[in-house]
Amino acid sequence: MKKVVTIQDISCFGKCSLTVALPVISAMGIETAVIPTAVLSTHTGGFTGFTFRDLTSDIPAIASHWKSLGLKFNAIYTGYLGSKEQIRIVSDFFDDFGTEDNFIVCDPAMADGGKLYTGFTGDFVDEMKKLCGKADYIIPNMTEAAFLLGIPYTENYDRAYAEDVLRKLAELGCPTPVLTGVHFDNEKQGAAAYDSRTGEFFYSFRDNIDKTVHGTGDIFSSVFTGAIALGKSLQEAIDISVNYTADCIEATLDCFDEQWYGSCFELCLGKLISYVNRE
Ligand code: PXL
Repeated sequence: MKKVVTIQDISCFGKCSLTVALPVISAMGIETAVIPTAVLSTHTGGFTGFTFRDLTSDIPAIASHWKSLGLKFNAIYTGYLGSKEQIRIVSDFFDDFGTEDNFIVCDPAMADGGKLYTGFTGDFVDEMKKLCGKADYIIPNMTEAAFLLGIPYTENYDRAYAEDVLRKLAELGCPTPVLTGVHFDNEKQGAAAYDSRTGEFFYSFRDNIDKTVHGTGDIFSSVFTGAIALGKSLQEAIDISVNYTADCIEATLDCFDEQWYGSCFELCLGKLISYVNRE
């Protein structure tokens, strides 16, 4: 059985980060260990007055216990991180648990729609850039890519621009960047990936659904990590990730008024399992 460790916050209500990663990766038939980096009463995307308990100092203690147990993982996957200090500690975790035989996925979950999430600043972006340089795969959206590269954010771009962004992301030190939310027109939306070792680009699209649903970046990255851990190719991994993410958005359209804070991803887990077994 494959084993993934995911390091991100637990937003107790709101369906993102760990409350998505754990069920999604587990449904793919993968053992999923977690390091919660903070406990929030809700996520920060649309709720106010949320609590935030920082668990940064627990991370080295968990890591040293795990080292004493000799634990090994097929993949290390990081999502939303709460502070620069936390990023540095996660970077140490990469040094301790990253090997030749496993891979690291870093989702620089910090921005969307042209803006940084509540609480983040330029210093945080600089630290995240360094962490991305240590990962095998990074999974930014266009907003996060713009912050990482210090380029203007735009939603109007073509294939040549997306490929240029991917090449520049690889120059941060990550050989295989994956861009999410990619669209060259209003018809299709999906993901683009670049393997800098071969120079190949990969694309996957579904019909565009004109709705932003919170937590879908976490869904995409969780599925992607699981798919690569299961030995899927880069093309297969983005196909499965795009399809499941689009299914989740579609399933949320019917219940959006009540579920404005997150997707109805639970309703689509059966489909995810069928994609994993088919492709
Ligand atoms: O989905 C990313 C995410 C994770 N964790 C927290 C968040 C967000 C996005 O807003 O607020 C706490």
